[in-house]
This record gives sequence, C-alpha cells and structure tokens, in this order.
Amino acid sequence: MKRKLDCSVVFLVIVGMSSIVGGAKDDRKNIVFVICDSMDGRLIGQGKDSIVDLPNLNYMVQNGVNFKNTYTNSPICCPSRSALWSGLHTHVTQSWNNYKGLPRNYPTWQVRLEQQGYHTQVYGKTDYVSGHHTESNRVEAWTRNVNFTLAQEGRPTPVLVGDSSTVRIQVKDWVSTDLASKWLLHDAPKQQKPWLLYLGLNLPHPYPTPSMGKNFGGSTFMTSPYWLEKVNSSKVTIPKWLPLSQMHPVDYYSSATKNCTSDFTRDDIMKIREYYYGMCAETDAMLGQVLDALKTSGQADSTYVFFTSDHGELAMEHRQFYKMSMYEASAHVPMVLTGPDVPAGKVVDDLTSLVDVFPTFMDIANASKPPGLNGTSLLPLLKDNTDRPDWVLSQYHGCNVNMSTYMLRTGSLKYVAFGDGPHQVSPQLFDLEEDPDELHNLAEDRPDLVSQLDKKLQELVDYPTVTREVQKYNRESFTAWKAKLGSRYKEEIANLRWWKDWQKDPQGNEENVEEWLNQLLS
Ligand SMILES: *[C@@H]1O[C@H](CO)[C@@H](O)[C@H](O)[C@H]1NC(C)=O
Ligand SMILES: *[C@@H]1O[C@H](CO)[C@@H](O)[C@H](O)[C@H]1NC(C)=O
Ligand SMILES: *[C@@H]1O[C@H](CO)[C@@H](O)[C@H](O)[C@H]1NC(C)=O
Ligand SMILES: *[C@@H]1O[C@H](CO)[C@@H](O)[C@H](O)[C@H]1NC(C)=O
Ligand SMILES: *[C@@H]1O[C@H](CO)[C@@H](O)[C@H](O)[C@H]1NC(C)=O
Ligand SMILES: *[C@@H]1O[C@H](CO)[C@@H](O)[C@H](O)[C@H]1NC(C)=O
Ligand SMILES: [Ca+2]
Repeated sequence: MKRKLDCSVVFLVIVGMSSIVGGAKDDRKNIVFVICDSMDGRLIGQGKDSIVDLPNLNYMVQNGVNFKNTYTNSPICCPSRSALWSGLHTHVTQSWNNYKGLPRNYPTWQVRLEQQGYHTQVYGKTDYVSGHHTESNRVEAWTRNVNFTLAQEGRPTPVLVGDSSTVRIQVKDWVSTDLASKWLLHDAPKQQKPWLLYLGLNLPHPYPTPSMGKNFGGSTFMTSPYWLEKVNSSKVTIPKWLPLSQMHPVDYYSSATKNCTSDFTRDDIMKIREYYYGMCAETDAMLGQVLDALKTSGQADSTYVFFTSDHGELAMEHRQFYKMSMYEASAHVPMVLTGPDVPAGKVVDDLTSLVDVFPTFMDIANASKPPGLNGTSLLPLLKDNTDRPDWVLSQYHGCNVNMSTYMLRTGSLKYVAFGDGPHQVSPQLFDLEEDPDELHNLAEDRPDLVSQLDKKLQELVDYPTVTREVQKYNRESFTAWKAKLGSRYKEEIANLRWWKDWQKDPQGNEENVEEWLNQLLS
C-alpha cells in the first residue's frame, strides 16, 4: 500500500513538472553542468583528510558518484573546452592553443541537445571558441621551437584581501552564479521542455598580475581570511622538487618560462598553496548556491548535476604554477555527478576524461550520439558496467611547453611522450601507485614498458605526424602575424609578456626567431 502511494505521488510530481511533446509525456531529466577553471581533481572526496573544507563537493560525493580518475584531454583552457564541447580529442579538433578553438558554428552538444528538444541556458565562461586570449599567449605558443627560454609569466604571488567577513572576491563569478541560481528558482520550473543549465566559473584560476604589462597573465593567488580559515594549514604539503639540473628539459623550459627557476622560500610556497586552496573553497560556495537553488525550486529529483574543471593547477608542484603539464596536479580534474538513480557515495576508479561528457549528455537526452565521437558515456558506470576503454589520452601543444606532449594513462601507469618519438627527448613513465609525486621517471629502466606503451599511444594518435602539423601551423601563423605587423613587428615582439627578458638581448632574440623561420621542416 505504502509503495503504491509513493508511486502516485511521484507520478503527480512528474506530470506537473514535465512538458508534453507531441501529446506524449517528456520525462527526460534536466542537467546542471558546473565547470570551474583550474581545480586539481585530487582534492575531491578526501573526506576527513581534506586539506580544505569543500562542503558542497563533499555533499555531491556523499550523495552521488565520484569519477575519481578523470583527466583533461588537454591541460589548457581553450583546447580542453574544445574537446569537452565537441567530444573529440585535440588532434581531431586541432585546437592547438588558447587562440585556436572550435569554429563558431560547430555542432556542439548544446546544438545537439537543442535539436533533441532541450532548452539550454548558458552563464559564465565557455571559452571553446577562439578569441579570448592575448596576443602574447598565441605568439608564445607559435615560437616554442625558437632557441630561447624567456620568462613569460609573472612570478607567482600570494595576495590576501579583506578580512574574516570577505566572501565575494571573484565578483564576476558571483554575478554568473547569482544569474544561474535565479534562473533555477524562477525560470527553470516554467520550462515546457527538459533543460540544461551551464555555469562556467573562472575560479580557482589565479588572477591577473597587472605589473606584468598590457598582456599580463594570471599569477596572483588571491583569497581572504574568510576562505583561508577553511584551509587546514597543517595538511598543506611543500612539494618535493628535483634539482634544476635533473629536471626533464621540457619541464625545465616550462618552469623557466613561468619564471619559477629562481629561489622560493618555504613560506612563499606555503602561501601560494594555502591561497590556492582558499580559492577552491570560494568555488565550492558558488556550487553550493546553485545546489540550494535547485533544491529550493523542487527540481533536484529530476536533475543531474555535474561538477568538473577544464584542467588543474600545479600550485608550485614540480617547480611550476598554472597547468600545461601532464603531472597530476595539472591533468587530473574533478568529475562528480548527482541525480536521479545515481548511487550515493559510489567511487568509480575507471579512467574517464572530458570527451566523455558529450556522449553522456546524449545518453541522458535519450538521443543517439553523432557518429565519430571520441569518448564514452559515463552512465553505464553507475551500474558497474565497465565495458569501456582502459586508457585515457591527453595532449598539449600550446605555450610554456617547447614540444608537443602526449600522455597515455592506463592502469597505474602514466606514459608521456614528446614530439617526434621516444628517442628524440626521453619520455617520462610514472607508476602513480608507487610514486604519486611523479618524481621517479622509470622510462630509462623500463624500455620494455616504454615500447609497449608507445605502440599503444601511436595506435590512438599518430603523434609524429601530429607534431609536424603543429610545427607547420606554428610557423605559418607566426609568419602571417609578422607580415601583418609590417614595420611594427620589432616593437611589437619586444613588448609582449616576455619584454623584461627580451630586452636584455633584442638583437639576439630576433636572430633566433629568424633562424627558426629559416629551418627546413623535416
Ligand atoms: C641555442 O643557443 C645557445 C646560446 O644561447 C647556443 O649555445 C646553442 O648552440 C643554440 N642551439 C642551437 C640548436 O642553435
Ligand atoms: C621573475 O622573477 C624575478 C624574481 O624571482 C623578478 O625579479 C623578475 O622581474 C621576474 N621576471 C618577470 C619577467 O616577471
Ligand atoms: C587539521 O589537520 C590536522 C593534521 O592532519 C588534524 O589533526 C586536525 O584534526 C585537522 N583540523 C581540522 C579542523 O580538520
Ligand atoms: C626545450 O627547452 C629546453 C630548456 O631550455 C632545452 O634544453 C631544449 O633543447 C628545448 N627543446 C626544444 C625542442 O626546443
Ligand atoms: C527513449 O527513446 C525511445 C525510442 O527511441 C523511447 O521508446 C523511450 O520511451 C524514450 N525514453 C525516454 C525516457 O524518453
Ligand atoms: C576519434 O574520433 C576521430 C573522428 O571521428 C577518429 O578518426 C579517431 O579514430 C578517434 N580516435 C580515438 C582515439 O578514438
Ligand atoms: Ca582554464
């Protein structure tokens, strides 16, 4: 009797809320998709061991599924988001850097959902189409093979603002969060169709550093005492670094171009990390406001909620800040899901990545996925169906890294190959179970594993060919940029974000550029 009663109550609620399409009841579920920028995926689901109190993410983990081994397909904004919105790997989208995204009219999952009868509502940062990034950002990417290593970023700097009552620091994000929650409270319940709400946040991405000049990047880690109180300082670790001389040459280039090869005190590093975690706490509060609005408006039971990030943040691990790296802090992202039929407190160990989002949305919308998508729906994993690839692929071709980088994660192994092949620059191989800090490169000791993994990687992506395509694109793009500037070229290139280092030897730097432009492509 009780069971019957429950069913009829549920029936009434569904009929009352869902739309009628062609006379039939459309009871497909709604979707809330919250994507932040630069959250280290390893922070999710730490429970009692948390470095920082993230009550809303904890709530989602306790009431939903934590896809705990999720990776970005490219650890920088625009390429990552291009993969996410298209469901395709980066060598397929050819979104090589922050300047080169998907074409404006690309049939993303948003377009497909609209075609399938969904209403979509988008707030905040999307960033999968070109155009949001500075001239420096793209010229740095194009000139990665020029024989110089110039500092391009400001030194990472911690800044504390306000006092123990200062809550709203990333004001732009709070404006988007307010709009999204208002929409959930007032507009979503009136929708005639199932809907998807997208909220894109900038946090916990570091803030701009204006002293760097007109093309400034974001190297300021800023929070307030209010958020700092959520961080358990005794749990914040100082990452171990290899000596400069022992760093992999490509890692050294990243560290140097991010201006991180000079000395840092323990206190400098501690503050950057604490403030970063404070920024994660502010992000969590934005998620909380959205979850509250969903609950208050009575739609939580008919809505899937996703939380993820475009990439992570190194926060001084491996002598770097920012991302652009295949190390865990940069490449590992959060992916948490709650909603109807989602088991509470489940942890999925399977390897997943952002290209899985598109097919998952199609699954929720009960639509067939367009042909040729990379990625696999996450929904079967809710039912322990693990019939899916046992690997994920990530790659990087943008600024601050001077070779195209390809990462294959399978089992506990992470294989990272650079440029043309394993023999040109030594690859990296880490066993994450035995070496979670990724300080022991096993590549030299395990040539057997390297050749096995390299073969697997080349089955997924013909990376020597892709690298040559990127090099050709870099050179052509730079040449066109230079030609367009005409007589302003020398002045312009000298005043990009690397101006401090450039102006130490303008003529030598110009010659290095010319030498690169004159090299024959292999
Ligand atoms: C790169 O420049 C350095 C000097 O800064 C020079 O010693 C080296 O030979 C150059 N390498 C190439 C490949 O031109
Ligand atoms: C790099 O950091 C040093 C301090 O370590 C600073 O003096 C210098 O101005 C920075 N360079 C750039 C290009 O920001
Ligand atoms: C902070 O971390 C320490 C050391 O792990 C632990 O003993 C303490 O209970 C934690 N404090 C809070 C408030 O969680
Ligand atoms: C990348 O930069 C490192 C460090 O400056 C250098 O040793 C290496 O030769 C560079 N590699 C390429 C392909 O430019
Ligand atoms: C999904 O689509 C199939 C037909 O393609 C239909 O039979 C089924 O009722 C749909 N389910 C939902 C929940 O809309
Ligand atoms: C990804 O999709 C592209 C385009 O459909 C296809 O050519 C390629 O084989 C796929 N790659 C992988 C690794 O699934
Ligand atoms: Ca980003």
